[in-house]
Amino acid sequence: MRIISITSLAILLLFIGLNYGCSDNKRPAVVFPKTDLAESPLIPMPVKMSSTSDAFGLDQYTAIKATGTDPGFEEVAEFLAEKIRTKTGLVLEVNPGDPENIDRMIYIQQTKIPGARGKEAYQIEIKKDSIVVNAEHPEAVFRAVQTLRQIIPETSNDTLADRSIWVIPTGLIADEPYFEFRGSMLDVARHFFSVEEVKKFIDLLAYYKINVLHLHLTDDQGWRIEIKSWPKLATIGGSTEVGGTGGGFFTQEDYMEIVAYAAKRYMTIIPEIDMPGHTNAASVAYPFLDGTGNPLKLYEGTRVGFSTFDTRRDSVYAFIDDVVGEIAAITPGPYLHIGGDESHATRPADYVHFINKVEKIVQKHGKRMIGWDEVATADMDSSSIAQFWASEKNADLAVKKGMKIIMSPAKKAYLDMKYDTVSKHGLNWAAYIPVDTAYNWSPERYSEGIPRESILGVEAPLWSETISNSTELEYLAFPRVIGYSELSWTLPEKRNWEGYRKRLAAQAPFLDRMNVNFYRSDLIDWKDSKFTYKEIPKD
Ligand code: TNX
Repeated sequence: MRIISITSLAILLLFIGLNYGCSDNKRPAVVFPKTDLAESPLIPMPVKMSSTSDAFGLDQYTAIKATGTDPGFEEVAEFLAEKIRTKTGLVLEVNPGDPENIDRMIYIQQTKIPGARGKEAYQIEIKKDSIVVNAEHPEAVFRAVQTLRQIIPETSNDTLADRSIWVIPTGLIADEPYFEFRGSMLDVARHFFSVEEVKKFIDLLAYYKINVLHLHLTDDQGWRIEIKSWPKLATIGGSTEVGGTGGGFFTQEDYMEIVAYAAKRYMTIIPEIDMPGHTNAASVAYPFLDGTGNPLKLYEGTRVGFSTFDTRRDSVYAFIDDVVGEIAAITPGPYLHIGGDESHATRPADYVHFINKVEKIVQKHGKRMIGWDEVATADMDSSSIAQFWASEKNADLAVKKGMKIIMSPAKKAYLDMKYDTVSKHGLNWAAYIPVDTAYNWSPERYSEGIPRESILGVEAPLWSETISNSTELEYLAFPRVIGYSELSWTLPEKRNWEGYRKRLAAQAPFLDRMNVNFYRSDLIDWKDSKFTYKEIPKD
């Protein structure tokens, strides 16, 4: 009896010591419930995550401190503060002058990560009274901030103290991407989407660490980017869209606004001018471009493969030089996409002649050319990139030419494919792609002819024949695009459907809060109640 009571006294003293002795502020310390970091429903799953089974309390007495020579570190810290404010209502100071009222700190610091393979490697150490984010580059800190946003629970614990506290589990995360190129594409040509709609898509993609948005800017049904030296492309070529519901185009200022918005989220915009096919809208605006000889009129249907530029006319290349030059000048990213798909109205020899010449024009303007897989049939430079969508034969050719490949197999990665026969939007020419099929494949093992070393990354294209606004876009893109983020970021051995399925279910509160019209596939047990960490039972 006596021994037991001495032991309990010792435990009590230790408890008081731990809770009050170490705290040098005026507020009584809080006893946090112990939670498990490994339970965090993170997408994409990080390389390493280990739990120390304790907790950090995020509350109004928390601040953020950013250090680093690059101003990007402080900018990303401000971004984090803003996202914490919209999620929790907490207004955290960044680099507080007076630490008087601060109990706990989130440090964002510039540190070299040993063994990092690229610019996006980061580490996060979460302890009881601090969170330390280490990274060498601001873009890595930006990815780390997405991890933190996902770790902060949707709801606070209001029973621990006189204020709301968001309980964050302690532990260590060490992370970097498997593929450097993690993308999606939006077709703004078949139906036009506004700058605001594109920005919302960018925000959602960035939350899942996607770092590329490819904009399909031109097609038979519409030309969507102002070209100052050829103004009728936008004013005439941009006046229609599928279904006869109007059209529209981005001014160069609009486009630059999108580029800048994406850049703040460390996302590269890839502009695509699709040619020599898919060019009806351009040829209606400037008929000398046309190589079919057929009567020209604006087109609002969904057929493909009927238009072509005149590939043997010098003035066509002078025109392309102007267009590529203007777009390259307002595109800071390294890539320019020239389409090159489904040129059924171009003779094969003319096609090769055309792609060879256009590749040189793109290079002259300082960009790396990307084309759909058909471009591999031309004499491509090994610095050019083939986007695999349909033909393994073309992909094979591209690999043999030393080109890098972007993996967008239509049967697995096309966001415009219907989920099933009752899908409200979408097409089904390649496949039906339910949420599990979209996730259950490996880009690096898809085709024997496309080895891991040749793969630059993964891109999920969203063609817009059947969608015309954010609500419809979100129905097709979400949740499938979240799975593509994991296929491109997470190590192959860390991906598995059962684990992913549970983590995906926990995205519902975020998607709801962001007002995303995601498809509630019944393969997923969507969590309608807000996600909170379960307490680890005391033993
Ligand atoms: C094929 S994929 C196309 C597009 C269509 C899409 C519809 C590719 C390079 N070309 O023109 O919009 O199918 O799924």
